[in-house]
Amino acid sequence: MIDDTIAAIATANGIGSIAIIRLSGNDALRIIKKLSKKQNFSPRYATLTNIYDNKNALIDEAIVIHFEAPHSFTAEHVVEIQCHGGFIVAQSILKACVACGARLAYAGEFSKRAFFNGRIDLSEAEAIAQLIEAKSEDAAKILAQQMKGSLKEYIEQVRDDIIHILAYSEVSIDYAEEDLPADLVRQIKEKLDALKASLSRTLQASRQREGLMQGFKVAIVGKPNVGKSSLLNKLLNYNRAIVSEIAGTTRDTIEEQVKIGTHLIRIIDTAGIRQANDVIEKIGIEKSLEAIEMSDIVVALFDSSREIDSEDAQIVSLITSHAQNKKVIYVKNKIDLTSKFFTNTIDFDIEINSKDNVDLLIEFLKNSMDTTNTSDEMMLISQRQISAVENTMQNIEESFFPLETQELEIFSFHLNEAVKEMASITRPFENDEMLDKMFGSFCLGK
Ligand SMILES: Nc1nc2c(ncn2[C@@H]2O[C@H](COP(=O)(O)OP(=O)(O)OP(=O)(O)O)[C@@H](O)[C@H]2O)c(=O)[nH]1
Ligand SMILES: [Mg+2]
Repeated sequence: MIDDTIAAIATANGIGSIAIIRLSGNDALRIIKKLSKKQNFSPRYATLTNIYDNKNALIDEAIVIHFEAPHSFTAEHVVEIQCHGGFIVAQSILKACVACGARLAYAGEFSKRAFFNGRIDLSEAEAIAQLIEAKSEDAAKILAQQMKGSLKEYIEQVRDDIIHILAYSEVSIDYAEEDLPADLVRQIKEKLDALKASLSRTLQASRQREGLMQGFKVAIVGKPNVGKSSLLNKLLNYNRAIVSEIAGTTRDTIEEQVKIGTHLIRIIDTAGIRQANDVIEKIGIEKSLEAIEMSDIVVALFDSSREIDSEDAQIVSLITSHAQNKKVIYVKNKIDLTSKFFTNTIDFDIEINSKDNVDLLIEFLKNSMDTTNTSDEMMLISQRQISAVENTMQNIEESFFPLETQELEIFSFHLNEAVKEMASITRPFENDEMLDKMFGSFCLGK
């Protein structure tokens, strides 16, 4: 148990009706008693009380709740002080807590204590951290489930299955003279294959929904003058980018945040792509291509009021080569003007007038972002978790050959690595766990 008491303002900094100061540690109750001059705080009851600073001056009237150890988020004594919001009151109370012996908490320290005290595992801690920054309602739903332990359950199941197999191997190494029987080898191989397939599905679903978790990035690209900046301005509902009839108006990428349906997305207006001689324009075009590569969805804009030319064909091939595995929305713009753009090589998804109404595109974007969430496959939410699953799969793969040739030490080594990788997602693996499994299921020596 860590024995100092930490304190922090738990609510966002700024003007609001209330703010919450949180204390965690053995001294939490002593500190609030001192600040309030009150002796009784029934656990889990809201108590209205005055709060004083260390010079006895009244700071505020607040509501205090005491969560008695171990029935709190950190499993320590936790006190929450709900005071009036704004910049001053919460800071003054925090200062008073420190004057009474509390220490300012580091970022994430409450969750860290919850982890060390066994209240949450690492996957749940990550879900909490990301829920706070969720970029869409769908992402928030997934994270809320994971905070409740759905990812943990899945990972623990995989870990348990591997430990079980590992136990067979370890027992054979230590106690059996002979090889594993052929039908057992077949069963183990089948089980490992199934585990690998399940992990691979999880990995794929997680990659597909990366945009959902991190917030989708949408790049608007096309030739100069097709109306990209006009479209950005319309989506943002104000004139963010300069719009003019001069081709090459936008020279740099412009990135803004906007809410589309239930998603908070980053939208990037780019410099028109063409054969340029101007150095600055060339750099701008390079950045346009980079924007395609780093976005999840590409809006490819074409000008319906001009005849199709070789530059349009070039744009299509650039997009195809730079936007592999990305959603590309082909949009015909300026449909209020006489149409001169005839082609059967581009299959347009929608037609708009970006100066006037872009509702169709908004609908299309919403659908593209929502449909990425149809599967209820388990989802990994951080690069750390993704690497751990990749390494697990790699080790399972590498265990097949030694299993076949009955080199059980090497087989065990790879499964051990696989378990450690899985365990790094939730909670560290201890050798006892495997011993328990071995002795539990084999009754060795009785
Ligand atoms: N009639 C009509 N004009 C449009 C439409 N969209 C854009 N324009 C006009 O087309 C011209 C170019 O628009 P921009 O939005 O600056 O085009 P852009 O693609 O950002 O151009 P660059 O930044 O040079 O690459 C401006 O004069 C706009 O007013 C549209 O839907 N209809
Ligand atoms: Mg522009």
